[in-house]
Amino acid sequence: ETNGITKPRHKVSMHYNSRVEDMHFGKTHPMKPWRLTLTKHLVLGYGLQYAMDTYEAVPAGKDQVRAFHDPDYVDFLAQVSPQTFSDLCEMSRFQSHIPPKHEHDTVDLGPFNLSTSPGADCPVFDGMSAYLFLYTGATLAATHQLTTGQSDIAINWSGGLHHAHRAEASGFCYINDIVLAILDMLRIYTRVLYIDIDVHHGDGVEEAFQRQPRVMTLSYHRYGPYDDTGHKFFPGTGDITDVGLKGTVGEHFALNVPIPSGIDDRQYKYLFESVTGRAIEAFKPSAIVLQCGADSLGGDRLGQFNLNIRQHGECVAFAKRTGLPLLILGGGGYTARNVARAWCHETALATNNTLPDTIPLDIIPRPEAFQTRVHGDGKLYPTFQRTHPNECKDSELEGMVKKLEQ
Ligand code: V1S
Ligand code: CA
Ligand code: ZN
Repeated sequence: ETNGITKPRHKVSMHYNSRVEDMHFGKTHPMKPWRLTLTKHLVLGYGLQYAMDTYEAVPAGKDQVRAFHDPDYVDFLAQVSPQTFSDLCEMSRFQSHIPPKHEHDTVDLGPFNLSTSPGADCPVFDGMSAYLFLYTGATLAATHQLTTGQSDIAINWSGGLHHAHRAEASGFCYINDIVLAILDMLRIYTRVLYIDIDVHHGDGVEEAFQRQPRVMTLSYHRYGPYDDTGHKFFPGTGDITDVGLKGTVGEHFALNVPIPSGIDDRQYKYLFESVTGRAIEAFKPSAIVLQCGADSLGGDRLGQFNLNIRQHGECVAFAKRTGLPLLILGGGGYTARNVARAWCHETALATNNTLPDTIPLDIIPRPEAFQTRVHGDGKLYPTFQRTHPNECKDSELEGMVKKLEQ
C-alpha cells in the first residue's frame, strides 16, 4: 500500500508515451494533447501507478496499421510533415485521394482529408507522424496485454480515435486505433462489444465492422436536426434506425443511441444501463472495448451534454462489472482539466480505488489548472454548472429504449 492506494486482485495495465504531449494541432484547434499531461499529473499525484503496471508505448509499425488502413494512406501518414506535405501531394498515387472541392469549403483539403490550412479538422502539424504511430502503438500494446491474458483491464488514454476511415482522416482522427485493436482481438475472442460514450457518433468503427456479426458497435451520442447555422452536430450520422448494413450478416450488430442536448446524469444512467445491459444479454460478448470520450461531460468546449464525472465513470464501472477482458480508451474531451479529472477517476475505478475529492495540489506540477474557482476549486468531483438546457424528455428516452430492444 502506498498513499492509501492498493493493488487490486485483477491485473490492470496502462500504456502511454509522454511524447504525445508535445503535439500542437494549431492555436485555435480544440484538440489539446496537453490534457494528457494533466491526466498523468493527477494519476501520479494520487499514486495510482502503484495499483497497476505502467508501460512506455512504442510506435506501431506500418504493417500493423495496414491491417485496416489503405497502404497509400499509411505511407502518406508515415512521411507527412508541414515541410513534406506539398511535395507528397504532387505525387500521382496520392492525387487520386484528393476530395472534390465543395463551394462551402472554408479550408483547402489535400489528399485523405488532410490539410495545412489553419482551422482544418485534420491539420498536418510538426511531429504529427510520430504522434499517430505512438497513440496507435499504445493501443496495440494494451490489446496485446489482454489477448495474452497478462492484463484483465488495459488502458490507453491517448487512443480512442473513432472517426478515422480506411483511407481518410476525419474529426481529429487519423489512424483508427480502435478498429486495429478489435481486429487483433477477433483472433482470440469470439465476439467483441464496442461501447462509445464520446459525445460524437463512433462512425469509423461502426463502418469498419458493418458486415461483421462478431463485432457489435454501440454508440451514445448527440444527434439532432440541423441547428440555426445549417449544420448537424458532427459527424451527422448515427440515427436510431442505423443498425448496421442492411441485407448483410452484419445487420443488427450496430446500435445507435441518438440523444438531444443537455442530457443529465439520471437520464444517461437510465439509457446507458438499459441499452448496454440488453446488448450484453443478447450479444454475449467475450471482451469489451470502451471508448471513454470525455466530451460528454458538462462544460465541455464542444460537447452539449451535462454529465458529471461520477456518471461518466459509472459507465466504466458497469463495463468492468461484467468481468470480461476490458480495453479502456480515451477519445474526445475539450475542457482539459475535466478530461484529466474523468480519466483519473476512471483509472481509480479500474483498479478498485476510491479517491479523496481534494486533489493533492501540493505534489502535482500544475496545481493552478485545478485550483482556482473557475478551474474547479481544487476538487476532483466538482458539480458542473449546467451549460446546455436539457432537451431530453423522459418519455422519449423510454420510447427509445423500447425501439432499440426490437
Ligand atoms: N464541433 C466541432 C468542431 N470544431 C472544429 C474545429 C474548430 C477549430 C479548429 F481550428 C479546427 C476544428 N471541428 C469540429 C468538428 C469535428 C469534431 C470532431 C470530434 C472528435 C471526437 O471528439 O469525436 C474524437 C476525438 N468538425 C465539423 O463540425 C466540420 C466542419 C463541419 C466545421 C469545421 N471545419 C473546420 C470543417 C468542417
Ligand atoms: Ca459516442
Ligand atoms: Zn467526440
